Amino acid sequence: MAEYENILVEQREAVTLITLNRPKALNALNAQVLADLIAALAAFDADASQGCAVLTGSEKAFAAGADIKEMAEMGFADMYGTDHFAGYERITATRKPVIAAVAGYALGGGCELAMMCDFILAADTAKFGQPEIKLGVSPGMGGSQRLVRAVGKAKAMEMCLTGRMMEAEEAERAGLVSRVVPAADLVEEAVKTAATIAGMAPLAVKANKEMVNAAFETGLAQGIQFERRLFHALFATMDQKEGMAAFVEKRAGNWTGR
Ligand code: CO8
Repeated sequence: MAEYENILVEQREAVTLITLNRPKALNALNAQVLADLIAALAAFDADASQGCAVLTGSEKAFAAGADIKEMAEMGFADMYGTDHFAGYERITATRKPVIAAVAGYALGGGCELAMMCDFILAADTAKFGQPEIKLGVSPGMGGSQRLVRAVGKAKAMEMCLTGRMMEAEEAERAGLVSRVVPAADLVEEAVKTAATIAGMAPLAVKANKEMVNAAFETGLAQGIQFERRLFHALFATMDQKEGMAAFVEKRAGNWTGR
C-alpha cells in the first residue's frame, strides 16, 4: 500500500481506516495533507476489495483547521487566483461512503472536512467550531453552507459569528453527528459501522449515498424523482434478486456487486 507523509492508511478487511497524522500541528490541514487525502480516497474508491472508509484524527484533534501558518502571508491573488481549497471538494466525489470519526477538536477546516464525509460519529470529547471569524476571515471549505444544512440557520449563524465551539452532546442534539460514543471506543465503533456498510450490496450502497446527498443538493420534488429513478434502476441488478430471494429463504444475502 502507498506510504503518505501526513496520513496513515490501514485496511481492516473491507474497511479502509485513514488517520490524519500531523500531531505537531494538531492535524492542521496544509497542501500536503490535502494531496495525501485525495490520493488515499481515490485509491480506496478504486479498490474493489474495500467497501467503506473511516477518516479519523488523534485523541486531541480530528483537525484544528486549515494551516494558519501556511495561509498567514497569502493575499487575495494567491487565494482567488489558485481557487485555494477548491481541491477539498474532490473528497466529496468519493463514491463509496466515508465516515468521519471525530475526537477532540474539529475546528474550521477540520469541522468542514468532517462535514464533507457522509456522516460523523463523535467521541464524547469532540468539539466542533468555525472559529475563522476570530482570524478575520470566514469558513472557506463549505462550512457556512453545510453547517446550516446540518444544524439550521440559528446555530450555524451563532457559531460562525462568535466562533464558539459545540460539544459532542449538543452536536448530536442538533443533528450534526449521528451518534456519540465514549472516546475509547470511537475508532472501533466507526470501523464496526463501516464493516456493516461494507457488508451490504455495493451498488445499493452507492445508490443510497447518492440519493441521500441529493437531498442536500436539490429541491424536494427533484430529489424524490432522483430517488425513484435510482430505486427503479436497482431492480436491474443481480443483488436485488439475491437480496429479496435471501429474505424469502431466511438466509444472508451473498452479494456479487452486479
Ligand atoms: N494551523 C497551524 N497550526 C496550528 C493550528 C492551525 N489551524 N492549530 C494548532 N496549530 C499548532 C499550534 O500553532 C501549536 O504549534 P507550536 O507548538 O509550534 O506552537 C500546536 O499546533 C499545538 O497547538 P496549541 O499549543 O495551540 O494547543 P492548545 O491545546 O493550547 O489549543 C486549539 C488547541 C484551541 C485547537 C488551538 O490550537 C487553536 O485555537 N487552533 C486554531 C483553530 C482555528 O482557528 N482553526 C481555524 C483555522 S482557519 C480554517 O480552518 C478555515 C480556513 C478557511 C479560510 C478560507 C480562506 C479562503
